[in-house]
Amino acid sequence: MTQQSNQTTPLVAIVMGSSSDYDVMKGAASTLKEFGIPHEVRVISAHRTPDVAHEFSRTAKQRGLKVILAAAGKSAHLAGVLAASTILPVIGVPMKTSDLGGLDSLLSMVQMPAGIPVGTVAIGEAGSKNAALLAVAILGLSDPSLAEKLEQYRTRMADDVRKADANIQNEQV
Ligand code: RP5
Repeated sequence: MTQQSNQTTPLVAIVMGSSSDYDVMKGAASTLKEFGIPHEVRVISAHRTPDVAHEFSRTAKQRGLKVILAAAGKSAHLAGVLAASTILPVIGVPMKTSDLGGLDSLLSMVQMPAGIPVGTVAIGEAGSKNAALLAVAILGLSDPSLAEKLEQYRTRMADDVRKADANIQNEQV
């Protein structure tokens, strides 16, 4: 599925090991949408469709992608497998799991042997959103208007915290 593909080529790919990861990865998609970043969403499994995974990452750069977000759970080798065939930055999002709570996914991603890095974010929803924000930061290095949007996003967050602080202090008077 290509989001905003009528405008431009996708710059970010959200790749998930299973459609069961989509509920969590909707957070990344909506964050990218908020920043107006064209992106595509794919379900590609490192173990169920290894040929597709290899072909996807081998051709990712020439198709215009700049960042890949890879979400997977359990023995979550998807991000590492994708990173093996591209020099694009790959950000792994560990999915929560029923047996080990997502620690299995996290360690599978974060413990990549030296040479092929996978940037790894938090387990689940926070990671999904942060992976998209990291993609925005990376793209912002060569796109000043995007960097400005990210600055404004941070300012709004800080304003919200200041408001919450003021509100809670007023309640205690
Ligand atoms: C991984 O195994 C997926 O990323 C998913 O998080 C997990 C379970 O997949 P399903 O069995 O729900 O398809 O490949």
